[in-house]
Amino acid sequence: MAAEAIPEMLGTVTVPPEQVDEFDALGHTVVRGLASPDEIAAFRPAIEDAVRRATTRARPLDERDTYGKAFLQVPNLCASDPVVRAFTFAARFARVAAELLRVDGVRLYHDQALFKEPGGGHTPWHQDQVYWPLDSDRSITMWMPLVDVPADVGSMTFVDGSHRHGDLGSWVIGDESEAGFDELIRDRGFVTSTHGAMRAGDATFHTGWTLHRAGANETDLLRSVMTVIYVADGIRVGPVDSPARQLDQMFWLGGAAPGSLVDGPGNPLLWPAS
Ligand SMILES: O=C(O)CCC(=O)C(=O)O
Repeated sequence: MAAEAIPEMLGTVTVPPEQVDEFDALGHTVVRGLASPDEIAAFRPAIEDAVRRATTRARPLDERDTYGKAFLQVPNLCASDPVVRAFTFAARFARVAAELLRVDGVRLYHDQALFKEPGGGHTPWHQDQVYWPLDSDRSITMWMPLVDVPADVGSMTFVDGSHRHGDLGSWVIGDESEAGFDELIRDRGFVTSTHGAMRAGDATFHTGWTLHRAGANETDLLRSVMTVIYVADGIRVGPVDSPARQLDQMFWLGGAAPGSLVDGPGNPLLWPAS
């Protein structure tokens, strides 16, 4: 791919202080228009091609389990294509992540595409950080649709303030996490909220401990979403105390031992941009 085909991401987006306070309290927020329609049009083909290449052997939906039905999940797309790399490494996105976490800098943890197919199932309740061996709660996901997502497909539903409770159940994503967290939300009287329909280029942000789910896709639309996960600069590898965390330690932390700084070649500093 010629270098000139890589879209330039000029300009910054600043989050108002009230929104940072709200993010702190709720553990999630939405930033509308974080990428422009032209930028999305420039990035989307490369991201969709990379997902297509990685999922040619995906089994039919009715042969998959609940997790498999929720989405086509393709991680580390930035390694496969310089255009996708420009999206994942965009300073504009990383700066918003740093502002929301109230930290000076953020590093890449990893990126992943999450494409919910037509007829795709719900994404069960879960907390991302159950998978992430990090010694800090300063982790955050940007979730950006590449197509307009109507209300009947919907974006994620979050449990307000759930990040303040840390690990609420250690369930990995599946039927057990959906049922267990449904009960927990009822028992504790937790409040849920969603940012509803989204335009391509809008983005939600949620922390690693924010409890969340997404509904099924009963439409003909492919809900193509790209995510980037950031961690605060200066955090360390935490306990590697489950098979899921062992995998993440290997894939996203270069095998670094608990207690080591998260600063390896797979975790470049994305903000401040160099
Ligand atoms: O896209 C989805 O359905 C769920 C996404 C999610 O759980 C996440 O980005 O943490």
